[in-house]
Amino acid sequence: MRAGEPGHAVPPRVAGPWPHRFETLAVHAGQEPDPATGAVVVPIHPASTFAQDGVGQLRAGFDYARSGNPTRAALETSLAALEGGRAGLAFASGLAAEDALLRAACRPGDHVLIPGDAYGGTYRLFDRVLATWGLRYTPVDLSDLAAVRAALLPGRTRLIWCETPTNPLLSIADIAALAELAHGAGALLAVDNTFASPYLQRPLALGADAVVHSTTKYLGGHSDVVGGAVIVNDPELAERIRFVQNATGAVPGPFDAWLVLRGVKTLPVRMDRHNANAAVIAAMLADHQDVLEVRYPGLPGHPGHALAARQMSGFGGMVSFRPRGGAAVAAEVCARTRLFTLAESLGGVESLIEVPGRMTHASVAGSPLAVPDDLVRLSVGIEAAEDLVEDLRQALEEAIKVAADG
Ligand code: P1T
Repeated sequence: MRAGEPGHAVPPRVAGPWPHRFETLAVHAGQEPDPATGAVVVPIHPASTFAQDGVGQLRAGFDYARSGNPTRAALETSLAALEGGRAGLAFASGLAAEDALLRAACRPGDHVLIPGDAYGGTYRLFDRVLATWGLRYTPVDLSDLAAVRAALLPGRTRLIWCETPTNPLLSIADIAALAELAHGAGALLAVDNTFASPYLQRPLALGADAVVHSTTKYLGGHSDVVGGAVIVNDPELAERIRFVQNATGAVPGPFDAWLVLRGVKTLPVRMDRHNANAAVIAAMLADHQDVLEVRYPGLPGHPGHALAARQMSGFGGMVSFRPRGGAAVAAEVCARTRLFTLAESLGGVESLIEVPGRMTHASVAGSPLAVPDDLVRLSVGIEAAEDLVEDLRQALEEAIKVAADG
């Protein structure tokens, strides 16, 4: 769904149609003034337990805070509204959200398709944790629908795991087409929507069965919290995930839930600036003589450009590129930026730079998901685009000079 189109909404903890547009939901969904005090900001409830009026007689549906907490419930309502889903579930991290969804949706012995490139930690979860639990996986290039069709094992493939745009290569997969293929084979489609955020892409409306987020990223937006979420429509799947959420307990604390809620309110305005700044940076890099390749779905030459233009309402704030001169120059560029901070993570207001092959994706080295060692990934923040361009340009030019001198 595009920004500005009518969204879907539900009052807290109740499924139903959401009556307002995305920007309004970002500020209000789940965040009505506190009924007890009128506070216009959702309170942080640190209580670990809640008084009962009689055995099993709960005042507001809460008994013990692992099972539910009012601040977390507000966040879960907000995220469900933003993704246009019936149920949202918040977790202590993006990986905890992925783990809970996969263990709720799959059984040991099931088979899943995973992307040919994806966040390294997601691959590690499949390869080192869920594989030992009995989940089998096949990596496949999800932008190649014929390859996906060929890799599906009817009766055995339980789920397609999709990331689009992918981290860090920014490949684009066709969510509607994958949903059709998955459903045709009796499987579910789960989409990691972390890179796009619900402001730019709404997988459930395109046919996906589950959406996952690392709320650490654009939803939180300020690099000050680690969190995750799953949003689904099917009440039975929601119940299974809720069971795992409570049974394994990887829930966010109330302050973390509140930080994400606060971040969500400004998601649309932040994303507009991330989009605009990333477009300027990508254009500069694409024109630069010392850059071999730029990966950004907003560039007309990107293989997924037309699909991204159709499926997303903006191209996002992530840009990856390969400088001339190889891995040493890539590392040198990262050491020489002054505004772009050399750090893992993404989606915050401040610009970050990193070398995925040695940092966020070290866990895929030597695997089918390995990334080029000279790839530099940028999380373009909301600073002035001109300052970011100047910073990157000087870092590139210095790095090339050092390589030439060395
Ligand atoms: O870090 P955590 O909140 O557990 O989220 C994991 C995760 C899931 N999905 C995607 C697409 C991600 O990018 C991440 C985390 N990624 C980084 C930390 C990173 O720098 O790429």
